Amino acid sequence: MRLYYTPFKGLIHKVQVVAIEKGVYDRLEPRCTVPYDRWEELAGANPLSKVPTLVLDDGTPIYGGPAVYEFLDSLAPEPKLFPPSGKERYVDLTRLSLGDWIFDLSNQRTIERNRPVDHWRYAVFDRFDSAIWRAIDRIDQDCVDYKGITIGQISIACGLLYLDFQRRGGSFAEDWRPGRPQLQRWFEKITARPSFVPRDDEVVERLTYPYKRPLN
Ligand SMILES: N[C@@H](CCC(=O)N[C@@H](CS)C(=O)NCC(=O)O)C(=O)O
Repeated sequence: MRLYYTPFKGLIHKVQVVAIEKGVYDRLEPRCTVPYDRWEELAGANPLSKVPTLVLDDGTPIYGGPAVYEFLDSLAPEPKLFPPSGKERYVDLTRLSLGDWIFDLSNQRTIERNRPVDHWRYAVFDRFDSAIWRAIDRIDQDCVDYKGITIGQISIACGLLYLDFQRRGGSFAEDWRPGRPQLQRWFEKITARPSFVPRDDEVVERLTYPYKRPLN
């Protein structure tokens, strides 16, 4: 299976964690991708030109993170990362969304920040930042209930890892750890799993955001 994704030094993606937890990582043929480059090969598989995108050996494309993770989860019986049914499933899918939106909002926030400074829309930062910090506070309250390893927890851990990555790159100012020892303990425990150890042979050095190109 071909996996289009964007590996960066010091960043762990959900797709890696899921594939390793499921024992299928070696079946992935990674295709290091810069989605903003409008690469035709990626757009041919996924018209949205987004990562992660998986292309199965028979050519079937699977894209949208949640579809990719659930497909990988289906390849081996254990550990079951998507609870199969009932309230447990929907609670965990909600955690998957929460972590995903932390990722998406902080990604969109960086795109906004890469516009020329006099084009920055402060209302966008305000909206995104308040959502991200409320999400972190909610996770801090809830993480005592997190049990085992599930897609929801992987998503939340990767959302927090992405904030750390953005902070190291200078585009997200604050650390989420101070005043949240409970969340920090849970995060350290889950990210100590072997599935969170970097495995990428090739990494993207930097993304060129479209807004850096001349505006016309
Ligand atoms: N939450 C989404 C995230 C997908 C996404 O927006 N990926 C970004 C990663 S940088 C992307 O491909 N951006 C390229 C673009 O929108 O042009 C998912 O899991 O599918």
